[in-house]
Amino acid sequence: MAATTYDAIIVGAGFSGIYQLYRLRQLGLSVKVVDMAGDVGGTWYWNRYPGAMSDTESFVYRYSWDEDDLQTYPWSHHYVKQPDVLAYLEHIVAKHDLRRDIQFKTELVSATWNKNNSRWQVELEHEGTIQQHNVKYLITALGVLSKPNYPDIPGIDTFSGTLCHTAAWPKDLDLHNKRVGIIGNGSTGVQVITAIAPQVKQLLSFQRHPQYSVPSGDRPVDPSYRAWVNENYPAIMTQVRNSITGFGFEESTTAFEDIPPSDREAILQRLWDAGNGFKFMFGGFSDIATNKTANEAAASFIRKQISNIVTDPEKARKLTPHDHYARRPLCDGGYYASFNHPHVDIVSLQETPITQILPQGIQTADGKTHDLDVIIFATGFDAIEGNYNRVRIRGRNGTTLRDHWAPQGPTSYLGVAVPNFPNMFMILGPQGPFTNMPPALEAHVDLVTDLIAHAESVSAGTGASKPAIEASPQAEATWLRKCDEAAEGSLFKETASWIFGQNVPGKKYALRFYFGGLKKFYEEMEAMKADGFRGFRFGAGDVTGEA
Ligand code: NA7
Repeated sequence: MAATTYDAIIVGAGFSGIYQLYRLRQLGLSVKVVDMAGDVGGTWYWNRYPGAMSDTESFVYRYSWDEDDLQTYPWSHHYVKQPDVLAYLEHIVAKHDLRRDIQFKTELVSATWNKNNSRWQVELEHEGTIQQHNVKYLITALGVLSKPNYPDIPGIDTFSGTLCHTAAWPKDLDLHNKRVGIIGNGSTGVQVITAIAPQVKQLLSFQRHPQYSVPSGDRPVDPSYRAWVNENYPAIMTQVRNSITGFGFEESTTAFEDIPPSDREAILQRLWDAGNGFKFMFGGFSDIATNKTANEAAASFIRKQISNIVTDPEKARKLTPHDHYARRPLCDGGYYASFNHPHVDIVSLQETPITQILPQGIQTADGKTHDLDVIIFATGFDAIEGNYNRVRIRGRNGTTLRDHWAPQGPTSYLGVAVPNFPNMFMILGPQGPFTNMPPALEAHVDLVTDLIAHAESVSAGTGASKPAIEASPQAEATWLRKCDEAAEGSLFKETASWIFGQNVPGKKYALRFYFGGLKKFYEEMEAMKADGFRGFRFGAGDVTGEA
């Protein structure tokens, strides 16, 4: 079968892949984007469960590079819901005529580096047909959270009702008047529970760990607020890039201990009233995520709210967390209050774990069978490397990415490149910034575009047509060290969650993000470029040797 040649293949047509296509076209490269989905959207294509929304405020949950669009594109509420995000991405794709380079229902099967011609040999499957391509650059924009995590519960296949994962939501699932069980209460579970509680006949949350969540503060957008945002958009986007979390608010620089004890409660109350999980964690004190005393103050404030909101003391007890407040911060539109409905309850899996799924429902360790019509898995994702591990990506000397990552978990240089995998770039790969996603992925796409532009010019300077670029092992090791330093003292390290890989049995505990913040990430990128793209080797033809 004859292979088609492109300059680049981008895998993934979500936020990252769309912007990467836009940028590589600006370089004049021939590009093809592929995605397993039937249309654009990535995460937002698949996650169509009730209540799905971004918990970043609307004004910064979008691209910063289309200034005209920032001014004119409408958003009705302080948060964008899943259909809004999808409509926004479809709009961007149409506006910039990007669709003609995207092929849907197409899966990356394998990619093999051929050092003889400095090309990736890429195998795709499109509706049962294998397609071969030779490309200079392979860019994986697979998404951080895209491989669903299905826990291995005995009897899972025997359930006679409807069983689904939130990331593969059945189109016409009608929950009205149904007895519904939901396993998992992370960001997703909290959103689903809040959305479906009013419509179902019975709702049981099978909860392993209770969660800290604060109000989102969602409400319709007032025209004067939108006018203020529009007037200030350039400054807002600059502030985002100079912040830690990129959520569009000023993070506090004042430590908990430096605020008089008599003022602390009022600050927490103000944050609670204003809404937003990241703002609650980072907006009032600089050290909630690192100082145990500050963390406990925030945690006990939320515990108090739970006991005020939830009227049934037994439900309140089960919903109240006692560990650190150090998972990805959540916010909601009335999650705890949902449990005041008499038909909504919690099964604490710490007290009565699930023993099996039966045709009629879920059985727990106390011998009880909970009869159900629908079981929803809101059990999250095999984050970061999950999607990479199911594809055969073979770099120099036949090394697979899986092999490279086996000893210590997934690694990279700056979250975008891996030694021994020349001309391959990841958007939001391991050890990328832990922040609001659009600004983080823009940083990565811009970095990858600069690297490719430089590789092209180095190769053009030699008259060769085989640019090659590769991160050095030393650069990867140094970046990993910097990531470790940035996470030093973080209470997130002591709290089990997908961020360190503890949500999937057998997955390696490893640091999967750069915790230094967006501003520092930009500084690292700029310093690397100013220092002649430090840590990367460039050449005409396959690059070996040290940087
Ligand atoms: P999360 O945050 O990983 O949450 C998954 C939930 O599923 C969480 O409550 C888990 O409990 C629970 N879970 C996972 N496996 C099991 C098993 N085997 N039994 C019972 N409960 C289980 O995923 P989300 O989809 O909610 O959110 C992911 C990200 O998407 C989020 O952080 C945002 O960035 C957007 P646990 O707490 O581990 O005990």
